[in-house]
This record gives sequence, C-alpha cells and structure tokens, in this order.
Amino acid sequence: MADIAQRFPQNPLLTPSDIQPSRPGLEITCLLNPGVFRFNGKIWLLLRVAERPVQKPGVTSFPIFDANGQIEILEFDNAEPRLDRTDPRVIRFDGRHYLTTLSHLRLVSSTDGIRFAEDPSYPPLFGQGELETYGIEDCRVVQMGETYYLTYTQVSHHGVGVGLRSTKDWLAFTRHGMMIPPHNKDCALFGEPVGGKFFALHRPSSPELGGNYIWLAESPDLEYWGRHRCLAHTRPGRWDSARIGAGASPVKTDRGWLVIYHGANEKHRYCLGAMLLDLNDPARVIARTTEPVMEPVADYERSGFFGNVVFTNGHLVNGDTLTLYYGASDTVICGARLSLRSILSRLID
Ligand code: MAN
Repeated sequence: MADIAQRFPQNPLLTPSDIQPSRPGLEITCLLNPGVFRFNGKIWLLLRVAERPVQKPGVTSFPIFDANGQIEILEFDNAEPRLDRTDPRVIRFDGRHYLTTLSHLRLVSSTDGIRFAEDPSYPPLFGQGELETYGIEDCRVVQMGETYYLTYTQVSHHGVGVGLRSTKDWLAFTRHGMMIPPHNKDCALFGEPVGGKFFALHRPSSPELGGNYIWLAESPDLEYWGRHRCLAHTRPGRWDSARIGAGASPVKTDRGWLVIYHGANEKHRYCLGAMLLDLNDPARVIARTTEPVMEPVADYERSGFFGNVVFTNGHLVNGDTLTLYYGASDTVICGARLSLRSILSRLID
C-alpha cells in the first residue's frame, strides 16, 4: 500500500464531545481540519468546529449568522420534495445551497502535541459580516516574523472565498477582508517571500470548463494578489481525479518547496499526496507523487459524518519528521508522522 503515514496510537486526539458547543441549544457535529502553529512554547491547533441544533425527527435544521452577527436557525421539513439531502454537508432547496452545519474556529494547545485542551483566555473566532454568514472553515496558519497569517474559507450566500486575518498574540486580530473571491478555497501562504514576492497556493473551481485545480498567486504586499497561474490539474482515473487542494504552507527543503495536498475522486474519497515546486520559481512543478502518501484506512478515517476522508491543512516540521494534524471522516482530529525523506524519495529519484 502507498500509505507511509505513522498514525498516532492515541488517535483520535479530539472528538466532538471533548469541546463545549459555542452556545446553548447547539451541538458539535464535527471537528475538522486544524491549522497548526507554535506560540508561547506550545503547539496549537486552530480547529474547525461545525455545529447545528440537536436534530428533531423529520426536520433538518442548521444555524446561519445574519448580517448583524445574530444566529438564526433555518428549518426544513424532510418530507418536502424540493429538498435534496443526498450530501450530509450541504442541502439544496429550490435551487439554493445551504451548509448543514455552521463552522467557527477554536484554539486548543498542548505541550506534548498529543493532549490538547482549550485555554479560556483565547476566545474562538467566528464569522463576521456579510461574507461569513455561513461560517468560516479550514484555516491555514503561517508565521512570518512575529505575525501569524490566517487564510481560511469564508462562506455566505455570495459564495465561497478566501479570507485573511492576522494576529501577533491570538487575542487581537486584523481582518484583511476577502483575499481571493469565489469560488475559491484551500489557500496556503508560503512562509517567506521568494525573489521579493509573497506567494500563495489557492484553489478556484471552474466546473463547466476546467476543474478544481491548484493555482499559484503572487503579491508585493500580502494585500493585492495577481499573476495567477495554474500549477496542477486533477488526474482522470486516479485517486485525485475530481478535486485537489493545497494543505498547509509549503515546507522549504533543499530539493524544493514540498506541498502536501488533498485529492478526492468521484466517490469523494479524500487522500493526501505531495508535489515539489522549484525553490526559486514556485510556478515550476518539479514532481508530483503518482500514489497518495496517506489514504483513509483506519476505522476513524473510514466512517463518520462524511467517511473516507483524510484532510490536512496543518503540520509541523522537526528534522526529517513532518507531523501532520488532520481531520478524519470530517468528525475527529488525528495526528500522524511522515518522514520528509521518504516523501521526497517518491518525488525525485
Ligand atoms: C471539502 C471541505 C473540507 C472537507 C472535505 C471533505 O473539501 O469542506 O473541509 O473536509 O470537503 O468533506
């Protein structure tokens, strides 16, 4: 088997019952896809917490924020013929799409990288304003100097785009607004400029003509992004045939920028693979793994809210060890270690 990930024996590290809902009346349905960083001598995860009301029989209900930041609960009768509930993540009603859960971001920290707990002095991050009324999701975190940059998915009825916030202390945040407009997600900033420019991987969707491909953008100031180039397509007939998207910030190695990315096939089976980009010209793809480096094989990766998913957007590097934190089955948070050398050996002879 292609999988070279050594899963933590303690997996899952966090389950929905380990975290308190953000308000009375809501339950946590899923913990997903954390951003990862070091701060104040600890390891931190910025979890995506997906909530909805405790479900009543025969009814699908979920919260959204109104433009004033107040929670509103929408309810749909399951017997309603115009309601399409085939995907547990999204419902369609009368031509409109809604998320079945509302996500916010929650900080947990750890000294050993295994046991994580909330620190009440660091409050959660919620969606704010009209571009985040359906919540915020899947945040990548990168540190440049003393500043941490957060790139995350902003969801609203306007569409799905990439938001940018920054902070130095995880208490006060600067909101930089929408960095890349819909439909776009899976945005990972490079941790340092290359040739004097900032770079970001991102994932527009152009389903009618084109697809869900990984793109590269550059910026002089982290504010204005341009020179968009397509780096990688989905590959028909393979594990990454339907959609691909970058994981965390690329890892700088002496062979190139190593990108861990997720790929899904038409059956929505999410695996992880790797790509190597030129150190001086990240628009040049040197190599890409033929097979995944990690697949949903453990029980907790195969069944859950949305089964057959391993999805990462956060990792730490220590020598040859890449410690990935990932969402399994869109339900629980797990950890795994991979050797950088063995990933690289699948990319270059
Ligand atoms: C999308 C996103 C992720 C999620 C996967 C699998 O890519 O919503 O957050 O983990 O789908 O459901």
